[in-house]
Amino acid sequence: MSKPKLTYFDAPVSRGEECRLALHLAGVDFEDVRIQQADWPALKPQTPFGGLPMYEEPGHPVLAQSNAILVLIGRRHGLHPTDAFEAARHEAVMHHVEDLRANVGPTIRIKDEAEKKQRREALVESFLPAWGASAEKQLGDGPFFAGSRLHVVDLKLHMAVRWFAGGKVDHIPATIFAAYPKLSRVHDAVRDHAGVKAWYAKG
Ligand SMILES: N[C@@H](CCC(=O)N[C@@H](CS)C(=O)NCC(=O)O)C(=O)O
Repeated sequence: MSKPKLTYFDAPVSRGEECRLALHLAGVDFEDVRIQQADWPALKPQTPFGGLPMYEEPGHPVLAQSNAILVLIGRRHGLHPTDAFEAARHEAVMHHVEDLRANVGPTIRIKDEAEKKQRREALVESFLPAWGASAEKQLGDGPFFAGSRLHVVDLKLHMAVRWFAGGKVDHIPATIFAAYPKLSRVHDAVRDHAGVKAWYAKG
């Protein structure tokens, strides 16, 4: 391995995409390894905790857990606060996004459609609005979490809102977080960020 390597599934979503975006915005020349679902069972036992993304760079052991990867990249490249308390505030919100995934993610694997509908409608009823309201309370004048500059926490919030905004998650309305203007503003500010646009322009 001659340069950093980020391994994730072959899709522009979730924990892997937020790490790819962070590396791109940091200006890191990295190997973007995209694996197919069919290859995952063989790779899974070789990952540190049984999940992706994982990040590798010469001279270091493999690193997993999206928040740890994001904080590492952010600290090194000015995308995470240097002040310890401020950094912890950002990390709290990053963990809040992981709480969202921990609640919604398991419904993806439900095979029975009626059960999936019931579980997701329950999330729409209580968990998701409560999640959005808590996130909203953490946000200030924007447009980003910490004001005018993008940090890795913003990538995480963006990806959380984007998950539903496309309207492709059955039984969860695309507008689920529309009632939270600050959260929506972070989503839009990341989407419209020149570096983020450049990443997607690359195809
Ligand atoms: N807490 C881990 C979760 C990793 C995780 O569950 N990743 C998902 C993809 S977003 C995965 O690998 N799913 C396949 C599996 O668990 O077998 C993180 O933040 O990176």
